[in-house]
Amino acid sequence: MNAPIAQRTIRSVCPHDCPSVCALDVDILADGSVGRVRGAKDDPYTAGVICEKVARYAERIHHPERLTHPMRRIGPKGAGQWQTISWDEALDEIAARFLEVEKTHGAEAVWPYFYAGTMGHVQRDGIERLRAVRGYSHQYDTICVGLAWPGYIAGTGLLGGVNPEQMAEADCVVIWGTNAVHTQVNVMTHAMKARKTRGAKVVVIDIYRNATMEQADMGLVLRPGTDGALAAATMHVLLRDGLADRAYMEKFTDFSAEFEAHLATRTPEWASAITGLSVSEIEAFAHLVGETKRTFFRLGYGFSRQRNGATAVHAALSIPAMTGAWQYRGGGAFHSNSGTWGLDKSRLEGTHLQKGTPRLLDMSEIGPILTGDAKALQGGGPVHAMIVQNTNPATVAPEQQLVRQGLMREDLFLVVHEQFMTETAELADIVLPATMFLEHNDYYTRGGHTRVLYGPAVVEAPGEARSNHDVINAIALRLGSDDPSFHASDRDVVADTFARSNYPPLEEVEKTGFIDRERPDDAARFAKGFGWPDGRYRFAPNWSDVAERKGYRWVCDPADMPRFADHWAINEAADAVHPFKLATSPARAFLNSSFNQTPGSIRREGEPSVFIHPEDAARLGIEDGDHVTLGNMRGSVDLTARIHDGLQTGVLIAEGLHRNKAHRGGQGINMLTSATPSPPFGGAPFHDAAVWIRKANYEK
Ligand SMILES: Nc1nc2c(c(=O)[nH]1)N[C@H]1C(S)=C(S)[C@@H](COP(=O)(O)OP(=O)(O)OC[C@H]3O[C@@H](n4cnc5c(=O)[nH]c(N)nc54)[C@H](O)[C@@H]3O)O[C@H]1N2
Ligand SMILES: Nc1nc2c(c(=O)[nH]1)N[C@H]1C(S)=C(S)[C@@H](COP(=O)(O)OP(=O)(O)OC[C@H]3O[C@@H](n4cnc5c(=O)[nH]c(N)nc54)[C@H](O)[C@@H]3O)O[C@H]1N2
Ligand code: SF4
Ligand SMILES: [Mo]
Repeated sequence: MNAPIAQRTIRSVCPHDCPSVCALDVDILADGSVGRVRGAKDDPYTAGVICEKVARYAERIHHPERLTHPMRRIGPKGAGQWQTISWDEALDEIAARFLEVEKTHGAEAVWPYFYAGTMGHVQRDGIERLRAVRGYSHQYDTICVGLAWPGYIAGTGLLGGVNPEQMAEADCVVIWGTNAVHTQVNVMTHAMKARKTRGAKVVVIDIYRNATMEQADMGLVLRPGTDGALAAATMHVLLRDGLADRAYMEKFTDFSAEFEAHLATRTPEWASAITGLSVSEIEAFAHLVGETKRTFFRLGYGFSRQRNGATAVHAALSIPAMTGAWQYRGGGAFHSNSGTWGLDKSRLEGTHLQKGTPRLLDMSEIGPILTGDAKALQGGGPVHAMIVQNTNPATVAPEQQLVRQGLMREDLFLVVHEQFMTETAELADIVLPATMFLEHNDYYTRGGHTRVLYGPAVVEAPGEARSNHDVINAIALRLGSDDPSFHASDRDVVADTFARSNYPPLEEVEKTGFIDRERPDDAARFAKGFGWPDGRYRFAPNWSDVAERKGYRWVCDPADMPRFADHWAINEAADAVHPFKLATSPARAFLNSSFNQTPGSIRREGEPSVFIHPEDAARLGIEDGDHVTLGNMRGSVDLTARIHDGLQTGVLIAEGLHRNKAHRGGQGINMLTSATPSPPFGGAPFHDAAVWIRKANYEK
């Protein structure tokens, strides 16, 4: 069948929570609907490539299950009995209930809750204005980057790195703890270009032979949570074999005799016992990166989602500071450029409206918080009302048992603003229909690159769907807050934010769809010094400086942190009852829980499954396709076993996130993950759970 003829093609931006933030060319058909979606060819990072799930976007935006009208719950919580109501009724009820909770329990009993379902700043962060003007409880954003960013900043002092397009100019690309083929396909475009044009070696470091490792020249499959040991031993070999750039370290780092003495004990044999890698694998990796000056380290998020993830990220980042790879074009490191935008979001987020200094509640602890955990509540009273935008905690948040129990509380008034009837929306008192990116205006920062992109409203929203921006404004106005910011349009807020940030005017930006925030190459590679006052990279981090700079909150005793780049053995230990370590790695066709209702994605991912090593499977009498149950002290979940020889024994990998309901028994994978904040500053260790596995009592 031929694709329908496009009436016009517009430039837009993928809004999903993915570091690639692709520039898109979207066909708009004669009837105003969305046709083909392609990656923009003239965007140097997107380079015409996008993932399959967004290429099929028509399936998501025109999905028959899109929410189109506000609804009120009429049966018991979660029973699925709804009554369609008007926006006026919905907003009046929300305002009345919020005011009642404020009056009875204080403003901190209301907790607006959001994440990055859209990465557009106006639609994502505008909820902060409502929070500020009412003095509601604050949200500590830990669920995604809470471990990775501190680890990176601890070394460099700034969350920024070498332009990732330069991966194409590397002689070696190390893809560390990110399954880029699934999670940010554009990394592969540039890494593979280096291999094709320069014969570069591509190294992938992960805990299973994933789709990215399938494409690598060297794949290192280590035990979960042991990257710090690999990094420390790599540095041991670099020093031992004369591959460290001592002149660079002298000038640009805090390298010391104490650090050298520390690394002297971090032998490959020591690391081999911890990582499960062989001594020769560790030495080969160290020699490759030591001898290849133009080595680009692309550090992902995956290996940070371990209890020791922050120190692991720092340890891995320390390798290029020892080889001096930062000095060479095509070499250096990159994790995120989110520290480089220079945006003034004070109006967008309503800093000027802030009332008092309300408590800061950790979003990853939503389960404990809603079930009355005094520590998680920061000494304050229970949460009695929430508005949720851009996130689906009933599926994505750890300790799902508690999350569901909390969201089901009769004395919690829950408003969920959504595009679909997610498993969070199902538990709401009021559900509000939300627009999608092609139906509202916003700008997007590309953490995985250097650009800020603009995406305009180009199609009509279905039914009565409204944007986050409009809903936040309408609620604030109903609550009696008449600040001009609540009267502005989304486009006005984009324009105002650009103006405050000394960006070009929106009218200019609209012509191309982007602003390039690429920093001069020498700044990006810290050629004039790293981001700390003495300009030196820190092999011995000062975590208190990181906390102070970024406003992080300590969750452990600072004295417990390792002094130098190192392996930190604090992860959830396997034991006789829980002999396996489970990681919940990303599925290709879902994006967290987004796309888990689109037919193409569901087809591709099949039933929720778990990879198990053939020896473990044989020992437990588990065959490929068997139904198994995994469990620990937090709960249990049913999956289908898949035998996979690309992981170490004692390790299980469940790619997700499927809907909870897609699992037999209706419990999702986050039944097993922990909400206890990971040191130093919080963050959910999604890939760090000790579990048992057994054959389920189901027929095949
Ligand atoms: N298709 C798809 N794309 C996505 C997402 C998705 O769910 N699906 N999620 C989006 C979001 S919100 C984010 S933040 C990014 C995240 O994207 P990534 O940076 O890729 O991070 P993760 O998805 O957490 O995991 C990546 C890899 O880390 C591995 N890993 C886990 N533990 C360890 C460890 O201890 N050591 C090492 N070396 N590797 C480990 C996992 O097995 C997995 O292969 O992707 C975004 N893009
Ligand atoms: N087990 C396990 N759990 C994980 C992870 C893992 O690796 N393993 N990864 C974690 C990570 S990295 C992250 S970032 C979190 C992310 O978790 P979430 O933030 O919950 O991400 P999504 O599941 O993509 O859900 C986003 C929701 O926002 C909605 N949405 C999108 N755009 C809009 C909009 O404009 N307005 C409104 N109102 N709604 C919108 C979508 O329909 C979708 O339901 O999940 C975490 N959970
Ligand atoms: S790769 Fe990421 S940014 Fe690009 S289209 Fe897919 S989800 Fe969107
Ligand atoms: Mo994330």
